[in-house]
Amino acid sequence: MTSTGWVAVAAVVVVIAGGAWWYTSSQTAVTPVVTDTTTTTEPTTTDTNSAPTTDTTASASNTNTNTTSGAGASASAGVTATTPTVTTPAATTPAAPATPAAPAAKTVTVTYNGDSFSPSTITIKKGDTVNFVAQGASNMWVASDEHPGHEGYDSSSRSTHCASGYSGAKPFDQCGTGSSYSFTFGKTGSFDYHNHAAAQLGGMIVVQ
Ligand SMILES: [Cu+2]
Repeated sequence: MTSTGWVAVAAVVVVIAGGAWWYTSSQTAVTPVVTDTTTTTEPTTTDTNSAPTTDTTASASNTNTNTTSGAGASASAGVTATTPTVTTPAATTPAAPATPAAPAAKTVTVTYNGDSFSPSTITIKKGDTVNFVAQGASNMWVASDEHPGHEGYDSSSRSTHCASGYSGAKPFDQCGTGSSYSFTFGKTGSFDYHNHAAAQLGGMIVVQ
């Protein structure tokens, strides 16, 4: 073979080697596209742990490179954005179960002006407190019906539950006049009350 022939053979070898190198390089460069595309999709399903396993397997197979390369146009941008995105859902998940707080007992005010109680009828929840307040009036003595025994709320009589030294449950009875009186209703029912100092004036507390 002539020297020209050998040169031609060498040129062919160089071209083939160069083509093989280019092909290998292009395959290597495209590989991250598969990884990035798959990883970007994973955070939506919150499968953080399974994502890396899937990505490793996928990168070994270059068969799908051409199909997915179109979608992964901005490969380098995907790598940077993906890392914090995976971390964020993991931190957010524990905060999701927010336990609603139990409704707190409330206090409702009923005013007494010397002519009437207002509102004359109120509806509350068991455990709520009613605060009776005399505004511009004196001689308010809130007490459970019926006058004059005051036995409507807990069956105990005024002479018993208003006696000094009485050790039973706090009665629904102010047991004397005053400008304010609070009582917490610990059971359900409809309880009429009146002003013992003006027994014709009264109202109703409905406890649900
Ligand atoms: Cu009375």
